[in-house]
Amino acid sequence: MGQAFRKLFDTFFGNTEMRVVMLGLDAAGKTTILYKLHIGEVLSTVPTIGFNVEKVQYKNVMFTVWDVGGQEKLRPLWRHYFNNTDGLIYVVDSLDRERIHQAKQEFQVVNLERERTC
Ligand SMILES: Nc1nc2c(ncn2[C@@H]2O[C@H](COP(=O)(O)OP(=O)(O)O)[C@@H](O)[C@H]2O)c(=O)[nH]1
Ligand SMILES: [Mg+2]
Repeated sequence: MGQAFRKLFDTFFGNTEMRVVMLGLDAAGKTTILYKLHIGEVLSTVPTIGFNVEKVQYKNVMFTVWDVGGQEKLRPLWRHYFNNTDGLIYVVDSLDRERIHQAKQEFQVVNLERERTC
């Protein structure tokens, strides 16, 4: 109860923190988005093995954004990042037509697992 009240109070009057996890197939553009948000620039990236995590301030909200590797062998690990998350960003490369169906399927799996975990 105290924790919930604190969060509500912070939302209106002070800083608050949000934990966000960013998922999507490999090469969807997750890491590019993370660093564009974090430093305002598009950096060249390498495929993420594991994760990147950065804090991004927007108005009075400090977002901790977890960008998790999206290669097929890494996807079973996604569910381990759901604990205590306030939001999920799912990134889709709309030009990757061959894998758009796969992106949809993985999103459905992730959504089911997230409902179970949170
Ligand atoms: N043209 C274009 N390329 C992008 C965009 N976002 C990312 N990329 C490129 O796509 C590749 C994969 O991006 P990356 O952020 O590493 O994807 P991730 O695997 O989801 O983290 C990189 O070569 C990026 O430079 C975009 O909006 N437009
Ligand atoms: Mg990446």
